[in-house]
Amino acid sequence: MDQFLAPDQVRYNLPMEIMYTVIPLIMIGGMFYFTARDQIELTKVENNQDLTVNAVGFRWSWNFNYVEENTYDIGTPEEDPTLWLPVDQKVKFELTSPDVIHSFWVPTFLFKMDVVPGRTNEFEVTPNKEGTFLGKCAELCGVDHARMLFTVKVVSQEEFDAHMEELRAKGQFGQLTSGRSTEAAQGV
Ligand SMILES: [Cu+2]
Repeated sequence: MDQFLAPDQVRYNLPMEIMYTVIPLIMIGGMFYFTARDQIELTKVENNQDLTVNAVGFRWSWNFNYVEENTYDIGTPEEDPTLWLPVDQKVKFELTSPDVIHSFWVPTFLFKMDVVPGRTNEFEVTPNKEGTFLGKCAELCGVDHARMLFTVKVVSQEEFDAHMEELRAKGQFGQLTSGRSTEAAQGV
């Protein structure tokens, strides 16, 4: 009996082997090229910003330090903070965390970046449209993760300046590096 219930055993089909080696290489190479090209562009930090915002993600809310403005605004899980930005001004974000990993996400920016304790992650963005947008933490960080929401208000330069003045008038001078609103501000 030399009959087997198996298909013909074929091997060494060189054209086929070349095809299934070369085609995936082209596909992966193509995806790598476009990803690397866009990622380099999107995460480029030029340090010629008009405004620096140190966004501190903490358990469980956000604090926004307006570095050049010498003021800050902090939220609590009960009361979401609002991040104010002047329209058409380049903002550099410096993301820091005093506790666990969070992630800064404003869906309208089409961008998010992790907020990692012990390091400063940076990115730059120029909001070009006035309006009110939503932001949130995109990294499951603990029991009140879902309450780490914030609002982004992109306004005119005059409104922005007036709001900064308002924060300082409330006595919010300097910067807070932790999430504790009781922390003494490290004034300049
Ligand atoms: Cu978080």
